[in-house]
Formats: sequence, structure tokens, C-alpha cells
Amino acid sequence: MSQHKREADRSFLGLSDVATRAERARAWVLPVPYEATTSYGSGTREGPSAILAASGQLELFDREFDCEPAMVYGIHTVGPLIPVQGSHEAMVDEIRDVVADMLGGDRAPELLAVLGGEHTISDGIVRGLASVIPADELVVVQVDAHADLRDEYGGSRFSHACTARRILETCPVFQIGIRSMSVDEEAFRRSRKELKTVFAEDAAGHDVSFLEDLRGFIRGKKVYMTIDLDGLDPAIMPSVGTPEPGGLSWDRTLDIVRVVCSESAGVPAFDVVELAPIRGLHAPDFLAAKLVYKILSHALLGGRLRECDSTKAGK
Ligand SMILES: [Mn+2]
Repeated sequence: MSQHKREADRSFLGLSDVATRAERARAWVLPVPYEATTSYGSGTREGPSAILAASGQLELFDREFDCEPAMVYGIHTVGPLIPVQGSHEAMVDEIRDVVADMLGGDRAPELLAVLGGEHTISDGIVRGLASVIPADELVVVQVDAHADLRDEYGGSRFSHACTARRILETCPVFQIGIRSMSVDEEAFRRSRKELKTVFAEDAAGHDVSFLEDLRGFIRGKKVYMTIDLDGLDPAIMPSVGTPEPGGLSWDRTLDIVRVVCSESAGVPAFDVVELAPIRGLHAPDFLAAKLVYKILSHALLGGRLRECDSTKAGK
């Protein structure tokens, strides 16, 4: 266990003070334990705390970077944002305003990681991000089992089943791992040029030609990445409200992360959402925590590995 760890903390990775002070940290982690519209299984309000708890068990050292990446860039964990319940639209507006303040302020972090919570929160984050990044520079990459392209669901235009449809009102979307949608969503998808869908069978197998399309989509753009964990294979990620057979492996998910982080114009923010922890089953919580750490490291150090030199193994 690294010397930089300490026990019993609610900070991501359980980091000690030196790496977590807001003014030093290049990354901030914002937990948003929002749950209101989940349609099947429940428990996403417990997702952020389960990710934080599991993150305390992660090794700081990452062989891919040959260093302890978190000690290079620093991570400040913000207190949880507990949004207004009742109106999904009011919740989206609140998250938009919080994110806009955070990223537009004098002490704005280079990278904001949001832990969900249900997928509805992503639309608010994208709207907040769009207030500090020119609209023509921003795109979204969505990993998900579900297209989330409904215009309305359960009486709300801001249901988790409408997330990608609402985000499209702000910027183009590239979705990966999709294997569940309605006939209306399919018709909508075919009608929209600013939307690209890679279905699970084209993303999860040996053929990785979709990564070329992804490269073309993100080149020269700032990317907001939204990872709905049900996009992954439920064999490794059963802790979601609406699991779908098929989906991405751990390694393929990281392939996508590497392409997005190293070949776009930057990743200013991302989310990992929809973790609904299963009591006594820790592997999915650990996967979610490790995924957050991997994205943080690739977004902040990808292509600039020399920044790791001071914390390399053996020094
Ligand atoms: Mn989903």
C-alpha cells in the first residue's frame, strides 16, 4: 500500500491532504447521488459512496504509466451534490448551474469527474460545460446499453431514458455499446446526422474499425465522456438498474478511453453513472472506481507520460 494512502476517508482513492487540496489538484471529483426516474432496479443513489469506498482499496501505482498518477496531478473530492428531488428539469438546471460555476470560476479544475447517480445528471453537466466551451468545439461520447433517445418517458423529458436526446440539443453525440432501443428511437437515430451509434455487436467483438469513426468524430474537439455502466457486459458489471446481455469488456472500454483522451482536443469533464451497488458484491464497485482512476490518468497524462518521472517506481 502506498505511503500516500490513509484510512477511513471519503476522498477519491483515500488520498492524504497533500494531494487533495483544491488549489493544488488538477482534477476534482463531484459525487451526485441522484435517483428519481430509474425504471427497473434501484439503488443508484448509493453509487457515488460505493465508488469512493472501493477507490480507497485501489493501488495508486499504475503500470501503464509506471508511476502513481494521482500523486502527479492531485485529486480534490468535493462534497456530494444532493440535487432537488421532484422535478427532473429543476435538477438538471441545478446541476448545470453548479457545473458552470465550478468550471467558470477562478479556481476551476482542469478536469471534473462526476460520479452518479442516474444518467439524467449528464444532461445538466453538458449544459454547464457548454457555458464555458464554445458549442462548436464540444462533442459527447456515450458508452451505454441504451440509446436514451426518447423524447419523453414516464411523463418527463428529463428521464434517464431521454438523456442522449436532450444532450443532442447541446452538441453532437457518439454512442457506443447500444443494444436496447424502441422503434421510435431507431427512426429518430436514422434521421439525425449529428448522432452516431455503434451497436454492441460492432463494438464488443474483434473488429475495432469503429475506433476509426470515433477518431474522426473527436478530432479537434473537446470531449465530454459519459459512461453508463450498463454499457459494459453485465457479466463484469451486474450492479446496474437495467442490465442488458452483451456489451463491452473492461479492455475494450479502456481502448475507447485511450482513443478519446489521446486523440481529442481534451477531456474537460466526464461522468461514470448508474452504479447500483449489490450488497456483498464488491467487484463491480471496484471496477467503477478503477475506471474513474483510469480516465482521470489518461485525460490528464495521456501523451505526456514524462510528467510521471518524479514518482516512477524505484526513485
Ligand atoms: Mn443505460
